[in-house]
Amino acid sequence: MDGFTPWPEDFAARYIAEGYWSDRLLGDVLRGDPAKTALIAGDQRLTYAELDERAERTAAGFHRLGVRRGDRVVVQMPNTASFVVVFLALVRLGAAPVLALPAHRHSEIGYLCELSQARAYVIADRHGGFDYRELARALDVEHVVVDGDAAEFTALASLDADPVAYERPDPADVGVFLLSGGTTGLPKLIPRTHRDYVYNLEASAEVCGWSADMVYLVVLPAAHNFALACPGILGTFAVGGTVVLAPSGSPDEAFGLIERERATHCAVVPPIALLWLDAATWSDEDLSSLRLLQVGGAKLAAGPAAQIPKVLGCALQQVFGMAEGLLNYTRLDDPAELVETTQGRPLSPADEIRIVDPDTGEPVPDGEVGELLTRGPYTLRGYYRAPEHNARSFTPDGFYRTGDLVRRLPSGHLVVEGRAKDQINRGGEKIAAEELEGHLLAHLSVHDAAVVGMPDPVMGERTCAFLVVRGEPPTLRELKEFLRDRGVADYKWPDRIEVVDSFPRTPVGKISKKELAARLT
Ligand code: OOB
Repeated sequence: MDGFTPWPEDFAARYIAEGYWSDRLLGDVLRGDPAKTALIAGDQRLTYAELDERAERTAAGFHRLGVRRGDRVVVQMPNTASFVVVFLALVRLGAAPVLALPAHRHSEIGYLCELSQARAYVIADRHGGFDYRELARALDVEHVVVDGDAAEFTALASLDADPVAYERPDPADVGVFLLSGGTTGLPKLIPRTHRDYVYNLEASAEVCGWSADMVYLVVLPAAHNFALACPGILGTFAVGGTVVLAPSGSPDEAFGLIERERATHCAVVPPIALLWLDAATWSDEDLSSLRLLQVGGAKLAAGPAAQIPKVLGCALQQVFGMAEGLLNYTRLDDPAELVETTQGRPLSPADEIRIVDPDTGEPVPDGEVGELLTRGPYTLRGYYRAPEHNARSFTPDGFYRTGDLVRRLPSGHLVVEGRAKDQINRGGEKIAAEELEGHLLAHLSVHDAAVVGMPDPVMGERTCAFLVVRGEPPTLRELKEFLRDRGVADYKWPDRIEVVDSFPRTPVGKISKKELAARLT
């Protein structure tokens, strides 16, 4: 596939020889007993046999539309059984789903469709008060497939067809595209091959103790790497467990599902963990089935980390991961101290870690804080169709510059200490400052914009936009409406604006975001 940077030959040979990469494909992860419940979503319950059949029949339907191995299909669906069916159908065909989040709007989706040259765009009719068909009408894409009322588009239900023979993908093919949190003006796509992503989910399932008797509750967007494959939905299928899809992490919905389905495992971001700690003190729902709560996506403070086992009655696992690849997990048998105060250690013995001075690129002394660089059997070697960005994001010998500032303990565990990238982590949702600044600059009253994170007790960070204006300054409300009209996902909208006369500058003349951030504390 053009625009995809493969691993160098010698690395690929080594990953195969050492058993990290296999020939197993993403479409073959349904390994549970055929009669067992694989998936529960709303009032739908599908056995492994039923889910397999629906995936195969839907693959035949996409094939009839003309979707083939090597194609890309943008998928933007909420946590429904249809999402899982569509995902499995596409990876079986070797047509890579481009996994957008339900919150994305025209600005993001339009770009993703164009960048990926998508053959099709798959959506739910409506969700969360938004009509995705409206968005689809403004796009230039060959096929729009709708779960629900399709209007003038193709109904997902109509893609139910008798199984056909089709070309199987190669394990080295790109199986799925994940979205990067991003640091630049435009979103980036992360190609994940069948063999690297299968390794990602299978190795994770092993390290996290996934087993056939588990019930995995999904409260994060199913299209996010954490919920999908760390070990997530796919890891649960691979061990023959049961997946329960929840619409959100709100205790109102999630606690009832835990009680009703006897959920044993769940992955959340820190703001949800905090909400659960609070809600558990007054809720009368029975959470005793919960065995493990994975928390990641943003840093979990040591205080709440220590509370989780006491209040929720389950073990905690910290997860420091990225869609680009590298996953760090605290281990199930780690001492409480490490589980509470670190973000885990790398998943794979083949993960290579370097911690360097972000300015000089030189390794820092053991135990000191530096930027985390990494290379390994499930970490990308390049973003899709982004040569200039790749030249900056990777070292010449193929290490990915994570932009995370970490320190390593003698045990190998990493502690996340901050960030060297121009991004805001709003409770696990990532906002590229440059992207938001670009949108703000399009406003007639905005002469210059600089976006920084401001500390927040629940979200970790919220977004503050410093603005230099011409004429009457816009209100926060006006700016949000402006961003909505531009089709920008709402989690990227600023929480606060600060109008200033000019920006503080660094000695080389760049805007000093450090100083702007300091003004907020
Ligand atoms: C996960 O993936 P992304 O791609 O949404 O975001 C990755 C970035 C990391 O580079 C880091 O800056 C931050 O999110 N992050 C954490 C963290 N986990 C992720 N920062 C501090 N502490 C943590 N535990 O967020 C993701 C992917 C797979 C599994 C879990 C999370």
